[in-house]
Amino acid sequence: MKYIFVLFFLLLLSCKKDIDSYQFSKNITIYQSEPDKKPSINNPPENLSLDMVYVPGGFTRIGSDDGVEWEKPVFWVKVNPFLIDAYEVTVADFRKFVSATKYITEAEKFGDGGILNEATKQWVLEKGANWEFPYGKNSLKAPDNYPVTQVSWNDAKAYAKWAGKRLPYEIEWEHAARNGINSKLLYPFGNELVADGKYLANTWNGTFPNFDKTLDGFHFAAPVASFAKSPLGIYDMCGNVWEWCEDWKTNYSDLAKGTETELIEKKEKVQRGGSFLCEPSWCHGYRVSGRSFTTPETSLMHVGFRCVKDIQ
Ligand SMILES: [Ca+2]
Ligand SMILES: [Ca+2]
Repeated sequence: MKYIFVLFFLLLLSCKKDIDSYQFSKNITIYQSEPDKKPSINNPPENLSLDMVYVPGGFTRIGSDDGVEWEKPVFWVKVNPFLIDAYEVTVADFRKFVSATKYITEAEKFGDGGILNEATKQWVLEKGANWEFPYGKNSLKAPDNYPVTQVSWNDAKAYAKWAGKRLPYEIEWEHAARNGINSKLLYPFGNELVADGKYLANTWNGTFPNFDKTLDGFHFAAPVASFAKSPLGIYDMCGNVWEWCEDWKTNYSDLAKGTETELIEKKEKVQRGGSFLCEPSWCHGYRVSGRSFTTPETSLMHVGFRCVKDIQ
């Protein structure tokens, strides 16, 4: 009887170990409780191209205790080192992809894309809005050094594949925004949006959608890298345009537990980083823990992306 009890106890222990953490992706382990944080070995690769940044591996708390409902509960992850684009993918980058592949975006197929109509303050489907003319066919063509927008998640995925990269999982995105060191700051660069009178990100300065004081210098999108880079060397993670991530929308409680993927409602994809339309009284999405969700075929004037690459 005693032996049966010991066996049962050992079985319980082994079960507990199994469910305490799981491999979410090749690069990510998710924990249900605070793990034993053994230091990671981090060796940046040599000959790193200037347009990608090395994100060191390590342990990070994902989410926010003070954030909105969909940023809770906070959970621990371990992320292996990876590379991330220093810049949001630009109009020029996207043009190279289109020229090489003759790719037609979903907004071009549908004949329209979502824009905020400034006169009515309503979101509308604008005819002819696409990656070259993000505000519609009667508006200005997007300059080459602007982040590409009016691209759906499916378009972003196709670009990433062509570029030999992939979209980041949101855990990787947040780990990079926390500078790979589990920074607890609100933004990659600190807790304040303004330092020495200088704005550090492109957001909405005023009351959305009524008026924007444009204190940061840009009413809508800004050329990439118009603002200071993060301590890791990444531009515009916070603000400018939202960035598509690989993941379907999940509740963090399900994600932390490793709830079977077939139970996830595959409706919306995750976006990170906030945009030039974010204003804290209604959307403080440009915090490192901020999340937004949109269906994968949707194209909008304030949503773009950046890619990541695994280290071989
Ligand atoms: Ca702005
Ligand atoms: Ca951004």
